[in-house]
Amino acid sequence: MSEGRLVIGTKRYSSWSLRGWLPVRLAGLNVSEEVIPLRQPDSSARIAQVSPNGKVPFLEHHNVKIWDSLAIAEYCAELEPKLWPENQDARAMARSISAEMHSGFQGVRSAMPMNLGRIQRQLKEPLSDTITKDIVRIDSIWTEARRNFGGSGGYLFGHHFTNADIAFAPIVARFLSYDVNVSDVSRAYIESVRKHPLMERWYEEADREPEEWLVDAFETIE
Ligand SMILES: N[C@@H](CCC(=O)N[C@@H](CS)C(=O)NCC(=O)O)C(=O)O
Repeated sequence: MSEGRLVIGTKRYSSWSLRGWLPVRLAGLNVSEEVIPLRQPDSSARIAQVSPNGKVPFLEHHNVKIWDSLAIAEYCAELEPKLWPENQDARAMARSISAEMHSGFQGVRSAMPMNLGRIQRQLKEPLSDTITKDIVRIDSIWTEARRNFGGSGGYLFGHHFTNADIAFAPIVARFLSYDVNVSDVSRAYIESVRKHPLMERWYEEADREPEEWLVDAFETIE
């Protein structure tokens, strides 16, 4: 029997939903999934009916309500401790970079919206200092984590796909769409994340979403 529900937005576009869906799936929560297509006339009203902050992702598990992707990630890690690295130093860095992602990188976020169906995208404007600074910082975070803690695994902290990888998963999708130039270490990391079975599944499910859910503005603007 279902233990609750996870409410998310259109998989093709919703980067925050991806950050909520991945920990729920990795923790093996038996919850049903409800997708509310974003940017439709009734989207905000439908989301407001279920989610206290009027945003997705929203998780209800055994009648406990959790909103905001970072809170969902933490809740899932209480049930599946492998979602954070075991080593304390690694865990401290994993939490720091996840928080940094959650509250920052506005340049990359607004200049490179996530759209899983589009590749070889061009930026609307030349790379600004803010965007360049974000890209350099992300590249250095990935490189440092991989060098210090990655070992022989493919992810930031080794063999387990942790909440830190989840925080950056939509950035991986954006960097792939816009073919962003990063170091060799980061490029290999991008490949590993993209090939994770749950990322494959999310991309495939995004690809199967109804055509009516496509938002013109997201499909035509470069
Ligand atoms: N900080 C929030 C951000 C959530 C968020 O902005 N979600 C967007 C979708 S990607 C949303 O619900 N938009 C619907 C709306 O604002 O009406 C989180 O981490 O969950």
